[in-house]
Amino acid sequence: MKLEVKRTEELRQLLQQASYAYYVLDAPIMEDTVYDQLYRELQDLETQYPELVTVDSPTRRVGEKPATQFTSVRHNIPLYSLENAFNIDELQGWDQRWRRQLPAANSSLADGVEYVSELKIDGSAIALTYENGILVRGATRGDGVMGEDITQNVRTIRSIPLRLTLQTLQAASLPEKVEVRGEAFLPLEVFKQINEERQKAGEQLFANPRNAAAGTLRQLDSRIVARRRLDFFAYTLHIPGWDDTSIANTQWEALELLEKMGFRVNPNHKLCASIAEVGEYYNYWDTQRLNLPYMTDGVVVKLNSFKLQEQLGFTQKFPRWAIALKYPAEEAPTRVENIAVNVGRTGALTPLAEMRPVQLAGTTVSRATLHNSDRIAQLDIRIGDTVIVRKAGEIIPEVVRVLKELRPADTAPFIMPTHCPVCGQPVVRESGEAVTRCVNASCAAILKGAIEHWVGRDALDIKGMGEKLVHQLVDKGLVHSVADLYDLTADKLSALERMGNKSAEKLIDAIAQSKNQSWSRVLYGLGIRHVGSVNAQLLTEKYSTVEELATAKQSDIAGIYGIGAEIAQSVYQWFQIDANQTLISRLKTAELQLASTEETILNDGNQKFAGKTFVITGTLPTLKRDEAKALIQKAGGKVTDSVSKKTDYLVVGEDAGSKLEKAQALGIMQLSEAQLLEILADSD
Ligand code: 0OX
Repeated sequence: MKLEVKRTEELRQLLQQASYAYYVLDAPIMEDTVYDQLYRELQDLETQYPELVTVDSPTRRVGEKPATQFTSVRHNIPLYSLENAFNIDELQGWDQRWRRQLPAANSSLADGVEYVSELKIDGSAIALTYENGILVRGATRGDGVMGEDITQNVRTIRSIPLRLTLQTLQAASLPEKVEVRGEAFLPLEVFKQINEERQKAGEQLFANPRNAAAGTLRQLDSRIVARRRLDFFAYTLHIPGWDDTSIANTQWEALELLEKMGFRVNPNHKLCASIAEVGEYYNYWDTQRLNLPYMTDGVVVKLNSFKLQEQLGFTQKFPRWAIALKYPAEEAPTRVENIAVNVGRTGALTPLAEMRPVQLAGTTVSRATLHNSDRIAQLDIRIGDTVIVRKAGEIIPEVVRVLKELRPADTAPFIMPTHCPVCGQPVVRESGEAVTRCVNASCAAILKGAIEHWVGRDALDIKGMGEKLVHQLVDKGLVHSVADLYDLTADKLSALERMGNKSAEKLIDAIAQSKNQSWSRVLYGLGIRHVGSVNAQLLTEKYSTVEELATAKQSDIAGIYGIGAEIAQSVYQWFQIDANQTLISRLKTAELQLASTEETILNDGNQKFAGKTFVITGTLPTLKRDEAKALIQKAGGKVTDSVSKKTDYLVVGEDAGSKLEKAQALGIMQLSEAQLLEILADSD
């Protein structure tokens, strides 16, 4: 047992260091596979000896059973918000104001004043409490005085240390209580990915990363939070009894200390000696910020000296010693030329403003979503109106307001169509829903969307089936359901525009290949509302055949970890519809995978080789070269012929030649066939 105690502690430290290097320093010190192996070793030990689990164990970051609600917590020190300035003049106004407010006896503090300029990250402010170095609480800002306890969710953010590392301070001087504040945010790439997934699952999109981050932090199921890859920049450090400790005297030193404690601090802060210098920083980042992988909406300017901060104190709402200098949201006026109505895969009618093109945030914008009829009514937007459109970074352009004073005389309010613009059938809007839908299952727009979804990369992945081809197949009446794809022949396809015999045969082959795709991909491909890839995986883990899922009780489906009542209802109802039952039986006849097989479990794994490049060399003991290649590709990896700096792994067999030498020279990781199979077989 003594050995196990030592080993768990050792593993925790190793994993924590690796995680810190990866998530905070962005400089990995360990291969992913090695990390996974050590992680599993720790997990196994903790399962065997539950008494060895500690609150700061890396295994505690994966999220826990859904909470029913968050509890309210009072912040020991309120979280103030920031006063805004919108230009350098207003910033100068603030600078003069605080100087006037400084008590005469301390006016010398204003001599040689320093400012710290920080980028203003567009996320959600949170407060973290550490006791004796261990994270004990994470809370939302709330109204600044009362917030919500979101500790479970905060634990899943990898760049937030569960235990503080004070390398430079003596352990004895570790303060009993430390409060850290900062911004939890979603990197733009993750934000985009979440919205893509939501779109595919037929869910409402997040308007911007701030809303997505705030929504994620308030998710009751922390396993969903863990999947969303939130990140965190720390910017405030409070240590009760601070005055006696002289740990840090300035904001600059506090940021340095936060870094030493193991936090991620935004690296772009700058010490400025004058307002003019702050202005330079602001102007520089006005353009440069568009290249950052996260959203920023301004600069936060803080007086560096804590003594000065203390003298100035707070107003009712704001600190007097800090201000946010905001960048104007990228907005521009333009004219609405038309309001089109798009019909999506789920039948949802989405009104779109088609506008005279304008330049915004570095791109040309000519269309903006109007979301639904409620939004249209709220804006009272009409064809011919001059409107203000907004776009920031990667965000979908939106109409902010209508300039009614510029409205031409002969406009009419826009009314949502009562019939589907594609199939002409009546549309419905259920009470309590904002969305108007076409419910005609054979509507061409829904059918095209459904087939595009079915052939997509995350579903059946039928290569060569692009949007244009799908439209032709539907318009020519060759395909009325995804099952019809499996009745296509090369002859039928050759009749289509720009389709040679060879391409037709290749396509038929790709369609046939899709019959090997896993049950989980098939389920995702069916396009059931709220069933994205992750939910399809969860459902097929529990129900290994379509029959089991089709006959499952709604309450049993809802009982799966990570599947809520709404998803369960959607799945249950889908299987109650006769046309869907017919579709399933046709897919069965076409021999698609409607049950989990060992092979499909291996196929899907969790795409553990995604983004990794392999080279195979020598003769492998049991696998043929093509077989090894197929296995790697199924797990998301790429196999190339020659070794270069871009190669991640070399799979080595008997009589390996120069490729092995080159890989050794470049320090590339080598794998034997046995190791490769071991990694693939591991279902984690
Ligand atoms: C940010 C950010 C926000 C907090 C209250 C007094 C100083 N969004 O990046 N707030 C602060 O500090 C405020 N700093 C920041 N960098």
